[in-house]
Amino acid sequence: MRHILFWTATAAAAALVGGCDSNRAETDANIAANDSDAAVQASTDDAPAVPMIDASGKVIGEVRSGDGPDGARLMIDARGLPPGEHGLHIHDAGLCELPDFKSAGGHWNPTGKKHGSGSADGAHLGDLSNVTVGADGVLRTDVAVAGTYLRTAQPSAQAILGGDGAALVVHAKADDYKTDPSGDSGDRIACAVLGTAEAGSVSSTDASGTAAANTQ
Ligand SMILES: [Cu+2]
Repeated sequence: MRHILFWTATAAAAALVGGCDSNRAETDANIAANDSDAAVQASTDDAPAVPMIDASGKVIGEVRSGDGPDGARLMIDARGLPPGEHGLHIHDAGLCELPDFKSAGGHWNPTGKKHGSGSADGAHLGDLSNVTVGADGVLRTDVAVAGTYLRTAQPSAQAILGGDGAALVVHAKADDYKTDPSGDSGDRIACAVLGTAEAGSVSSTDASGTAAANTQ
């Protein structure tokens, strides 16, 4: 109990001093709270973070990923984005080239569907739900992608990192969940190559450290 009280007091003090550290602590606490399943915990802990960049190439956050019981999981922690609702998709190629991220290709669509859950012929497996960026520009979300996996083969599921990898893309506007091929969600404003850290090119510490430095 003594330790819990001490931690709470420390977190409160950090919140008074500056937003970044307290936000980080809150994120970790939230993710830890969601990781009740031991398999998920092990998987996501093993997955290094990869950087998310904006259209100017600035690192604005990170994405962690792993395999859980409900499919692949993608955890975004980013800042400096326009407040409001934005489309979020897994795109087909693991390439985030400036300035428009067109290099990421179309939506990841291994089952040959049309775009959007609102379409009779939808949806792409890469069609994710819209995300909301807060008034402070922070986007923090934890998404389970049903019917998929990243690294650990499962029966009747599709591998996100098969072929030439994949990229997670945030769009300028909300996805209408029906307009083919991209839900009328506008420009691609942020991009993260999923899985590159497997090759050891980016460490978790580097990604979060850079992101934090850029927002201060
Ligand atoms: Cu997209």
